Amino acid sequence: SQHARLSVAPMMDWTDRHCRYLHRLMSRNVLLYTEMVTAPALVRGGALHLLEYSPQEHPVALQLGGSDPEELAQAAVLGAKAGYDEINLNCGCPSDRVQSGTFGAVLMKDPGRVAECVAEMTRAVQVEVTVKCRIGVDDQDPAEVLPEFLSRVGAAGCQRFTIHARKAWLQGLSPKENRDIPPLDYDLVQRMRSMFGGLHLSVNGGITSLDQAERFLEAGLDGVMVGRAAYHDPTAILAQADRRIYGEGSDSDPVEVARQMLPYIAAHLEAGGKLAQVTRHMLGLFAGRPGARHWRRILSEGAHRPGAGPELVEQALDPVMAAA
Ligand code: FMN
Repeated sequence: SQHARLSVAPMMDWTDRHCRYLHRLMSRNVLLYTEMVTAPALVRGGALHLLEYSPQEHPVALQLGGSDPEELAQAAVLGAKAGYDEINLNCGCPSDRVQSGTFGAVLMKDPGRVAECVAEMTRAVQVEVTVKCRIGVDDQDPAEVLPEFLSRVGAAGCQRFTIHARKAWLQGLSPKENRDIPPLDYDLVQRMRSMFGGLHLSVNGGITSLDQAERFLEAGLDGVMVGRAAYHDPTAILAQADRRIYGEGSDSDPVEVARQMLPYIAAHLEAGGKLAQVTRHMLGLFAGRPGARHWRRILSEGAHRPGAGPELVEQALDPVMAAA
């Protein structure tokens, strides 16, 4: 779990395998998470293609959604067979679709159920089972429910938690609003750190720089998970992560990373994939740096043109190089 000092959050539609391949080029150590995959999709739907990834992505954690212990255990077995380094249970996602099946953040109201899920999952697989949660939902008192949640789910066999340091309000807010509007309570997460010596606790929510991540680690948190900032500005969060967070290796250069994507893109096209499926995750590589706007424009306008290939990336790099 050394890798869990820094992780890129699970994000639906964003942290797909192409995005993770890119992030891995930027840091050899950062822990990467898949998008959430629901246990019913795997177990009842047989959608095993959802588990595909490149071996270069390790260490990579599979995030599962679900609330049926038996089904989650079966899904965990499929994930372990596919070679994932960790199986994570989503207890933080507030979206409607997810609520309807008793998944995600609504599980904060039912720690007993989560404990059963974790117990079945840890019985079924050797790889580590972890949980991503909120500090509470709706009118719950986080100072009361979060410690109870951690102690019950911890006793069931989960030793590592990532806590999104805000509530989810299940009524009246969209999933997007639920990532911004309920206030962050980092102090409570720090207090959990002091209360639960045996658990590995990562903090998530609103972290936008590597400096900020370092401060949490210095303050005693075991890990920091970054979501949106890592997606929109991967260079800011990941390029110096190996040296600064893991104390090994050198910084990555976004121009080199863009070039290292070329063979990956060529193979993806060869296999019948679309250019934009990969390049859309690369738009933020030069965020806030000279030439960034041209880079974005050339890449986003060109990627859908018939016949466009890896050379589009070279073209888009020109203004970046010229501005450097
Ligand atoms: N959280 C999950 O646990 N599972 C998901 O599948 C998931 N999908 C997300 C999709 C998007 C587009 C975004 C922006 C967030 C998603 N989240 C999901 C929440 C993030 O993992 C993270 O907890 C949240 O964005 C707060 O961290 P941040 O402020 O660093 O972005």
